[in-house]
Amino acid sequence: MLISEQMNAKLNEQINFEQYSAHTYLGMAAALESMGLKILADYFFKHADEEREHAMKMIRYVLSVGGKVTMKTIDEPKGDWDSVESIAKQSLDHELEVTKRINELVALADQQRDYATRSFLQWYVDEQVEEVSSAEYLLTLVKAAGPQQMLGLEHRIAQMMG
Ligand code: OFO
Repeated sequence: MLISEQMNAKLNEQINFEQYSAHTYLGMAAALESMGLKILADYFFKHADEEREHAMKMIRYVLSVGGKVTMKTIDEPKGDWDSVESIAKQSLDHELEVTKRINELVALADQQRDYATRSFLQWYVDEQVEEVSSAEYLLTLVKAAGPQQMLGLEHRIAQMMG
């Protein structure tokens, strides 16, 4: 195996957290669709798919370096999703938490001189810059729109999604 037992365990934790991210975004998407906001819901459904891809990418990496992939229970998403603003805020908080966890993995790779994992993790470091920035932008748009302008917000999100 090219990585340490400790790194293997930490990568498995992150695989679980990426799955938890997908689980969380699915819940948020469903809550948004129930509010009648189909486009915003699609934005979050798409995000959930991306999170699953992040987990898959990490699973493939662990296998490629001869590690063992273990699947653990995915926690129930927590949060209060009764308004678009609270969903947008929790999405930003979630991405900040993911960023912290990725940075901890990078620090461990550096400490262990595990250059293969360090190089692999760079993709996640860059992805988090993008995801935190998108989540901040979404929260700004939601706050600027206010509860009365959700249809305008849907229009803007549709444009962003191309
Ligand atoms: Fe996996 O990037 Fe968001 O959480």
